[in-house]
Amino acid sequence: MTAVTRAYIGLGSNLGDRLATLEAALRALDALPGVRVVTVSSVYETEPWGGVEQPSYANAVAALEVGGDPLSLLRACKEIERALGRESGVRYGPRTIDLDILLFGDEALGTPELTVPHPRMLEREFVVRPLLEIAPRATLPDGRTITAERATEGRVTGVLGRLRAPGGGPDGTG
Ligand code: A4P
Ligand code: MG
Repeated sequence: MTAVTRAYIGLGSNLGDRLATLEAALRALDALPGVRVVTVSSVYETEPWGGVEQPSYANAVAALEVGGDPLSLLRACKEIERALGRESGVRYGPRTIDLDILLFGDEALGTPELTVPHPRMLEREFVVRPLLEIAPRATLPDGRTITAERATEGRVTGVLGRLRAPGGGPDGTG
């Protein structure tokens, strides 16, 4: 029997049809072998973070059940980004889709290719707001709870609604 890990992915888009791209990314994640999209947050309109002049983002967080390892998930995410038309550009610059692994069970990894928990997540309202919406008791690998207090960058300016989750119902449970 293989272990199943609960992982959280941050999704962001600020080019093209943002909501359609986020939905396509969720479908692609759900179609990965051993991966199931369990819950999807609302989509938030957020101020661009990172000091680059660019359009506002649509951001969401999805909870996944993952049968594999974190590096395989990261590489699959990069494939999905490419398939959805992401071009390499400036760091923190505009993109059709960005998939970040926020948490992978209670694992802590610190390699250049993959750092988990995502090193900048706690400061970002565009990550913490949707994450706490679907996982209000989420904790870091060291046991600390995640709270909104520190999340003062990349502010949420509105709620854009909900995505069609691949599972069927609005939160993937239907
Ligand atoms: N990498 C390391 N750890 C991770 C992880 N946990 N998840 C490596 C995903 N990738 C991770 O990422 C660069 C490299 O980080 C990857 O090749 C991977 O091996 P990238 O997606 O190619 O480039 P990037 O996204 O420009 O850089 P980075 O550092 O990931 O930026 P962020 O932190 O993702 O920021 N503003 C708003 N409002 N909303 C956003 O979603 N996103 C960004 C990107 C900037 N501003 C934003 C938003
Ligand atoms: Mg990224």
